[in-house]
Amino acid sequence: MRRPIIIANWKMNGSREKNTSFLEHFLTAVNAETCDIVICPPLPYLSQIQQSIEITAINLGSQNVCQYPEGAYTGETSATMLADLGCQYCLIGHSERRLIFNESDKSIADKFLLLKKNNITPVLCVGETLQQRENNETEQVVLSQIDSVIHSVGINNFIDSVIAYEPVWSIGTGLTATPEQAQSVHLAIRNHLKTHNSQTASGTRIVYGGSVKPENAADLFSQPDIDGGLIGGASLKAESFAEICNVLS
Ligand code: G2H
Repeated sequence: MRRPIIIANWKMNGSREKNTSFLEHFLTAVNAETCDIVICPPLPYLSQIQQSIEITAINLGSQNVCQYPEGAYTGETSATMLADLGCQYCLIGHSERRLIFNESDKSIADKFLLLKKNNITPVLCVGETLQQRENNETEQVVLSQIDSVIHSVGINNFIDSVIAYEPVWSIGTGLTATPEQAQSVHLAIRNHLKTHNSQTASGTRIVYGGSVKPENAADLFSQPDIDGGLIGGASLKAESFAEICNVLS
């Protein structure tokens, strides 16, 4: 049995005051018993959130990490620092980082390995653009994004990571993949993982991201290979994020 996981990706939003108010409302509204819940705030707020969730069942995540272990990399944050701050999860390969910040498969694989070395669970984001979907390249694109990491880090390092399938055309656009469209890609990912290792395939949590809202969460999460969600816009409001988490209770 895979335990569902719901991850909030706040992207570059928030302030100390907004974060405090979010947590006040969220912690009273959410039932955190039936799934893992992770909040990924912007880096400057990691400590603030960590202190507020310390005695709760909520987990801390980072939206990014440096691909190098330490040294002269101005403006970067290492996996060791994230572990030191109490991060248990970290997003890597989000399409906004691949497309806006030109992240390569190689740097994503390097980040993956550094996170594993620091006992932080990588959440590997993969997904196709609209043009790739229209060219029927969805599976090929998504599976090759996953394989480039597996080939670099080895299947044994891949165990216990999380995969987030996020079709680029559905991110922040209000367009959500239908539950059937999402399930079909999630199943393709799981079947593909089987070709590497059957235990990894059945144990890996594959979450869906892209305009998930309280109105569509139940249908998406009821699909057999969708193990939760990566939530952007709808995770910024305590009530809507709690409603999405509570779908699983
Ligand atoms: C996809 C998702 C969370 P949104 O990026 O990462 O964002 O829910 O706003 O589409």
